[in-house]
Amino acid sequence: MSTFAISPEQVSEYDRNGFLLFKGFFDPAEVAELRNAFMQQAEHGPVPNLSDTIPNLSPDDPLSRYPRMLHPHRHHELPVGALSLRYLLDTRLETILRALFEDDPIAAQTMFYFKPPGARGQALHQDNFYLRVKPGTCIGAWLAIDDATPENGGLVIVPQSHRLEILCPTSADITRSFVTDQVLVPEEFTELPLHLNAGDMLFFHGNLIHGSYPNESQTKFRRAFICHYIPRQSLEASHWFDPFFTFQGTQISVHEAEGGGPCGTVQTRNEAWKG
Ligand SMILES: O=C(O)CCC(=O)C(=O)O
Repeated sequence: MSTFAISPEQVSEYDRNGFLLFKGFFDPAEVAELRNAFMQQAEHGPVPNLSDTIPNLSPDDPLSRYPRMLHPHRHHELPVGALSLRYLLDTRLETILRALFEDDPIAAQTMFYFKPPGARGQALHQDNFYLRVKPGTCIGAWLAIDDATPENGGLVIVPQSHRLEILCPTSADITRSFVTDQVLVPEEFTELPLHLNAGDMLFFHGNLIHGSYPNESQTKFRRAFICHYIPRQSLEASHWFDPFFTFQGTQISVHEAEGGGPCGTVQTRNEAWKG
């Protein structure tokens, strides 16, 4: 198991840019464990109550076979359940998050994205639009399960955009995005497409604009295991993430914020998309 510490310089870098990258955060055996478990879980197609199935999708759309999975850590009855909870509450994450929040981190959610060849991406957005954490914001921990580059729809971030307020989303181009809302990048900011290797972990601020474009590869999946966290002192957050977990595994609740929900809405407005 690799170990990671975080320096004051790295905390300053995160505060300045809104993200912090750790190369090789999880080792190849750990990444393979997650990859294999989720591929096995999806072996027979979407799993009821776990897969975020998009209504009325054409069977030709790669996402009809491989929609993302939401909150796998809540599914004790499934093989991915205990595994996801273990990685969500991994002490290596706790160390980094405590330094970035300057507070005890609380776990809010897990997600697994398969993003097979040809799949649409997730239009640019800010996570705290969905998590509604107040005061402060959430932090995303995005683990590359495959090498993730612009070719296979790797993550795109907008450095320093965490200094912005939460912006009002507009309609996304659903021929390129499976979610229906997007945030427009203000002109003084520039998108940065990332080149990550399997095992790399990106921590990013809940106001940082980020997302991804379609997977243009003919053969490569772009899988990711994604966790979100909130600071212990949060007074409210979207109830969609309740129950939250301490790193000791205790379930806790946070006062319910109005609105919010899964990161990026896929239901209903995707019905126009015929793949
Ligand atoms: O992996 C992606 O394509 C987008 C993920 C994302 O938006 C997130 O982790 O909040």
